[in-house]
Amino acid sequence: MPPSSLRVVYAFAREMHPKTTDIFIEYGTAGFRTKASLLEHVVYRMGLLAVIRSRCKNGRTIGMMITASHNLEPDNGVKLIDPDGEMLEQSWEEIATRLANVSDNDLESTTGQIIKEVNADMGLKASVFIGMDTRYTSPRLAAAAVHGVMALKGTAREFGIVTTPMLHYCVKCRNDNTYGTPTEEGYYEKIVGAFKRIRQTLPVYGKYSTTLHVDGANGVGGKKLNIIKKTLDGELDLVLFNLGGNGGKLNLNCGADFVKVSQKPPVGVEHVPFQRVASLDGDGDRIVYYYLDDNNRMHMLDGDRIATLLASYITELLKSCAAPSLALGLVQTAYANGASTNYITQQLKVPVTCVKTGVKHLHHAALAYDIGVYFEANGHGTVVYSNNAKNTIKKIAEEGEPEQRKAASLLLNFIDMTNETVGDAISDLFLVETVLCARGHDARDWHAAYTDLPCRQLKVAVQDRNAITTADAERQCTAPEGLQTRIDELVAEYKDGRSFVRPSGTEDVVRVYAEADTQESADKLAAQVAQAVFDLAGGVGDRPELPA
Ligand code: 16G
Ligand code: MG
Repeated sequence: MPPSSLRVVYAFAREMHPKTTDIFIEYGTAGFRTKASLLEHVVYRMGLLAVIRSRCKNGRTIGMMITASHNLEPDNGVKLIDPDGEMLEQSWEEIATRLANVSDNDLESTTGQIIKEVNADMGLKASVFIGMDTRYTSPRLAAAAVHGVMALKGTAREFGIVTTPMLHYCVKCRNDNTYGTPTEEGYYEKIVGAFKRIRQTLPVYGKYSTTLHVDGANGVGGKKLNIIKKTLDGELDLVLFNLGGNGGKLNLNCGADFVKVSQKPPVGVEHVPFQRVASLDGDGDRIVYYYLDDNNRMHMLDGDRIATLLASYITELLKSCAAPSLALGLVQTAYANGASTNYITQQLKVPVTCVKTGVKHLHHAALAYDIGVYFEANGHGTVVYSNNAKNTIKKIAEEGEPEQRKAASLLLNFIDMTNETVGDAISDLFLVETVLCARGHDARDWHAAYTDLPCRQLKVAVQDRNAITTADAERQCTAPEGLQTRIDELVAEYKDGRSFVRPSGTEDVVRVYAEADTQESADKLAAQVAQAVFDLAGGVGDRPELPA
């Protein structure tokens, strides 16, 4: 493409998607995310970048997802998906930020510079898959994305409203047709198909009930489960609520993030003791389970619980397959409850890696194992299998002893049910339901594996959150000076105390996490650490208070 044709980049920007704000915006943990009204020019420019990225990857397909996940309705966002269905390579985040922030007048020249810098062959074809969540601002932003793709003569394919993980899946399939068919139907066939095949071999027994209540967060995940529900042939009875009708607002008092952070059940469902409930987030890439006991106390079955459930079951199957040479490992972040880490290392004897918050870090670390299970406590995670693992299991399914063959074919279906590209609420739901069914367990049995340490999360507004820097997978604070020493002093006063702070990647705040042997202690420790952050890192607004 001759440089003169970059003129259209400017023309589209000026005519259709002008930059109307000077607020600096940064490609954060999960792409750009802010008020939807500030995003149109950003999304247009990401359309341009997606085309450049595709050409850098030899014309392989790149994904663009318009979503702000668990944020409330007025926000929106955009993130790019790399050819294997994983998050955009980190070194490109800075390029994305640069392109998003230049003035319209400099857009053409900056685009030209970036093309040069990354050495993109603009003569190649380029392909971009575009998906969006249910926000009313999404279609307009998706149109801006298409214009960005057109401006650089790429081919855009719109998927309409899909979950984030569905788009990751489709991108992966488009670039690697051994993984599946790159359509929503292809996704259902693979994931739901594998679930149904397993269910036909597993009798429902013990305390497992086929009824599952699901909170759709008034977002896209619930809508898709509503489609799937009709095809389940009674293998699983999904009772869906918060599906977006009846004035329900996206992620408002519902959804995985609300449930996990506030430790409260969502609105929209009658609370029956011991009823198993799953909550998805707004774009369907996170899931947490919970139940209430007969004292109305809530028991959370979060990402740590899902990780331990899956890791223990896969370990069992590997034993039955007699494939002990395959190394299974688990990846967590500092948010993982200390009790879960103890349980994994001491009881399950599975190695654990701790990494920084953000799916890309977990995903990457999980790839180092033959079978890597990764989950953030907030319910984002999946399992990844190396080719070596898949081939070994396939071979056992074909050539092993009868019992080994049985376990291996179950495991092969388990793999098919897994969206390996990214954490996926729908896929995770089917994985969890499979394990509970295979064990004849109800939510209480699942919960009984270990006892969580009480914990508390708080946020503190400061002048510049990036004044906080961390090391050791965010478990140590390296600046401002004196803060880590203060945290250490506070933590030392509590039994089983642990606390860390980190700047949020999605909100302009510093996050505080604390856990201890009682809820009172965890609350107090969190509040004290929040005060320390406020005092030492330039807090703004009201100083956080200690609990009464
Ligand atoms: C994003 C991340 C999520 C992380 C969260 C932390 C992805 C796809 N999503 O939602 O993994 O837990 O940010 O948010 O990477 P925070 O930085 O505001 O605490
Ligand atoms: Mg999400």
